[in-house]
Amino acid sequence: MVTLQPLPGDALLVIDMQVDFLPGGALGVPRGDEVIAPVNRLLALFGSLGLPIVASRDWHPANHCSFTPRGGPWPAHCVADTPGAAFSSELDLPPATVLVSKADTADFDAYSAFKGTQLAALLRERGVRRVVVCGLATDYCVLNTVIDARTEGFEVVVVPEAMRAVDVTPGDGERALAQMAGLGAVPVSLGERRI
Ligand code: VGL
Ligand code: ZN
Repeated sequence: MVTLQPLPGDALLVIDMQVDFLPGGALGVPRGDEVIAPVNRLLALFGSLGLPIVASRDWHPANHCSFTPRGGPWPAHCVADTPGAAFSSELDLPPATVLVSKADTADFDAYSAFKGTQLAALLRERGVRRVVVCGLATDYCVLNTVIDARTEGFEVVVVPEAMRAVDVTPGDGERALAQMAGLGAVPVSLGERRI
């Protein structure tokens, strides 16, 4: 795998690094906590280069359609303004981070950070041509964000060591990575760089 080499025109997309998606959370992703350190390395790298950083968050109302009481697939998670919806306190998000909230109305779900948000427009406003994607979960919100990024015409780089899968069915995460590669997303490693 090639090593990440951020360039002008790149932005970092940090997907849903929220308490409820970490082990012990309402919808904890197995080993999700292992991505905090590599995501922090990415934040430091993009911050030091002055490149845009976007953090998405799942931001559901308490009666969201994706929750089991309403026939959805998931237990209640990431309810807006609750501790479970907060970003991990271990995440070093710089003050200039652009925040994107998604799926914040009762009857609309969105795995992709592009769906129902201003993400594509705000990236274009900043001259972004390529997005570097990391976070949770590989087989849901990361996958769907990558699909939409490609559809919107962005080049995409993914950082597998900085993402983890729910793996409802074993292999979902690996299949998601293969699907992303099939769409032209380029996997990279963080390599031995200092940050
Ligand atoms: C997600 C399941 C439900 C995710 C969000 O961020 O991957 N997964 N809502
Ligand atoms: Zn959700």
